[in-house]
Amino acid sequence: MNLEGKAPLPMPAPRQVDPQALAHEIVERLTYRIGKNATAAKPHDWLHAVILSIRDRVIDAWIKSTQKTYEEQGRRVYYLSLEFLIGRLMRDAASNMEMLDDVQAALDSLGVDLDIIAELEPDAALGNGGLGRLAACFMESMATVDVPAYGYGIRYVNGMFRQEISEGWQVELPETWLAHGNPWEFERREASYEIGFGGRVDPSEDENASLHQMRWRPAERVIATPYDTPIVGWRGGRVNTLRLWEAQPIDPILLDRFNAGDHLGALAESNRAEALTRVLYPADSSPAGQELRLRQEYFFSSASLQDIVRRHVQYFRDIHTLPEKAAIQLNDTHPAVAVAELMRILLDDHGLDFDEAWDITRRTFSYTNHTLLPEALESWPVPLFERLLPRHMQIVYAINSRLLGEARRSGKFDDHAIGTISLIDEGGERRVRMGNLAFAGSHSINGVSALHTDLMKQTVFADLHRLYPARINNKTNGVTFRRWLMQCNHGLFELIREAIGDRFMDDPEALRELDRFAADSAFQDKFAAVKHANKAALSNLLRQRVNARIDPSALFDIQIKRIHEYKRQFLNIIEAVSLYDQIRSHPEKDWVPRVKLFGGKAASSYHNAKLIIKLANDVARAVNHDPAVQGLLKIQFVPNYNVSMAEMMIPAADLSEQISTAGMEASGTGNMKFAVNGALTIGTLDGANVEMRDHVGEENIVIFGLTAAQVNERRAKGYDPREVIAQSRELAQALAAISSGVFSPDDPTRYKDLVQGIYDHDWFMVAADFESYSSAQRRVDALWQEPSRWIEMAVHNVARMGWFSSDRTIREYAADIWKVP
Ligand code: 26Q
Repeated sequence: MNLEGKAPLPMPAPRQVDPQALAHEIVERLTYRIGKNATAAKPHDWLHAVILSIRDRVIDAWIKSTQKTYEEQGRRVYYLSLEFLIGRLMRDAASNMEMLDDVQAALDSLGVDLDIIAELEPDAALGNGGLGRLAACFMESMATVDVPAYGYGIRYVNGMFRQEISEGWQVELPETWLAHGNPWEFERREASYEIGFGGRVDPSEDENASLHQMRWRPAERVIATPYDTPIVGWRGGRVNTLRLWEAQPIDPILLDRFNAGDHLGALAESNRAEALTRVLYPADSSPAGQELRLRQEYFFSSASLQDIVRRHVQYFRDIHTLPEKAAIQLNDTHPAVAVAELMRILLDDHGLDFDEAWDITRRTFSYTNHTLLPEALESWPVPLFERLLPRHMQIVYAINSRLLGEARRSGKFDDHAIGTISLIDEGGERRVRMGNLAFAGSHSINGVSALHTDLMKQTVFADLHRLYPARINNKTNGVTFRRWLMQCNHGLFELIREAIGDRFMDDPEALRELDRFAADSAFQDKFAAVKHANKAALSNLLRQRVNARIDPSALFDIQIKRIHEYKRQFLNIIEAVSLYDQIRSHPEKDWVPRVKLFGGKAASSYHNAKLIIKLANDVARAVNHDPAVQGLLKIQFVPNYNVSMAEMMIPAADLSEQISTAGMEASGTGNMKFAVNGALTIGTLDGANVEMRDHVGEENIVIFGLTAAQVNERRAKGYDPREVIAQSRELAQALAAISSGVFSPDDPTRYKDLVQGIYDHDWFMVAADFESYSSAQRRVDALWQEPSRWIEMAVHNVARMGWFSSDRTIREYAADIWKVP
């Protein structure tokens, strides 16, 4: 497949798309690639055969795209991310190749059920949450809007863990997504690189060597081998490459050791190399500062940079033109060491002088920040960094001295400010600040929502922003409407087409035309029927999976996301406890039947997050077994929330919970997916919720709680949660019930400390926002009791969310940051 640099070759004739020919192709793949006939084939074999048939068409388009990129000689985008949360690919690829209906018909004629085999495709979970899923949406959008792009990442053998719930507690199990092989990927051994670690640095032996040229002699080396997966854009227009690296030993087995009888020792090096890409770190907020993680980051950054530079030099022969031909986007700081790695390549391998190398580096890189949480800002102890990457440590010091020199000369900064700009945190154990390194090495630094970008300028990067005021810019996140509307919500998709035609399929902003139907009662009936069908489907699934009995006519209230204190699942549960209490005290009132669904994983070492999962399950058990609230309130924690589960839950939601402490959620993207699928949002003015309100209109969203500025002010003034709790009987009672063991009779003190945290400091403003949240929930109840009004609001949400397409986001990156046409 590597046609780069070669003359155009004759292409195979375009394949026909008709169901019969396709059925024939599928059977042919089954026979000659899998080695089975239709009678012997198991569902997995059919899945494989179908994927191979789709894949062959994708490959035709892939070759054309590669050829076109080569001929155009333009700038390419490299998206570097430690995470790509792609989920399943079959439906995505078939639908973007516009062959899903044909696949369906072909399989019907073969007596094979598409839905059954589609369920067997593993969900590629090479990511934690929002940041990883954003990278996957971006890959699809870059192919769609015709940006020549490569995604670079790690081919983890074990991606995100599988979550089981055992007696209410989260249990983590390894997920082996590659167990049945992966028909989407191609190993490219010819494009392997050596990656070094440790060792020492000597002056260059070259007598013409420049001042900064050194020779790094690593003590340890491993091989990085790429696996390529084609990513198809909408209507198959462009196919880009997702290139994931695997670590391999240089010597798979040390034969001299083996022959000497040391069988384990002979394999030790091999195991050590393979461990590098074995597992995804399942922490999304408080980074585990482990050496293996830094090794992963460098391994992947070095392999990607070597590949990018190799390709550039092969095509263009001149390293100086790199910034004109390559735009490298860093997805958070996880690949920030790539800045030092490019400097090393330019200085040591290409002999450039420092200024020249630094200029090329800064014009090539740009960096996306996804968090302001201090505990999530990545930094590495200097001794560890130095031991693992001695040459990079020197380069970081050299960059730092230049940076601080520039800052001092500007005359704008006192010593304290200089300290915050430094790449080295000198408070306590010295650490390398990866955010500052990424900032210094980039010409563009972007936030992921308008509010988050403003806060970046005021907080983490305040001084760097004063030094380089033109660098920070905003790119509000988006989601791909192909996966998150057209594929996952077929009913709504067809209803929209019937109402406004096909234009929204290519231009999501055309969804606006639905506004006209919002109050149309015939349309409303159909909209309600679609929502009901999606809820019934989810209800069936949950019956199979967890034996839950859920009435599809109740209000489906859903909070699905990673479990974190700032996301405030606890606030949601406390409100549920309070509602439970009120229903029991006033059974005569006209309560709205509600089903509250929770889903999400907790980082393995995050104690409070795991406790919140247990609490959700404990409260669910008490509520669901209490005949007093039967038919009025039901709570269910859905285990192992992942992309495929999201595709079932989001289309079934009536109410989307986006209730983070204002100022703490950088953007959110689940919020967007729910709104496009016709759920109403209950949310704070945080992240992209602010812009969603601006687009859907404040009358079509339920906003509550403190603003980011108010949160700041309360914290600064010395907020006392006890005062607030004393003023709210409902809150005090709910907290007392949880704390005293009403929901944990087997261990009455289980939630004592969790509740005590609210009394003592309440960092996340749960108490401060409780009354506002609770009355917002009663406003939701009132709206639900006017079904036509509810649906009207929901339709306005669908109609006005077009701007949140990741195609729009990618066009903004392309125009403002990458400068690709
Ligand atoms: C870092 C170092 C060591 C180990 C793990 C990590 C790590 C891994 C993943 C740190 C953070 C993450 C993930 C962060 C994330 O998903 N952030 C979310 O990004 C979304 C896309 O921009 C936003 O919508 C969310 O608001 C933000 O929380």
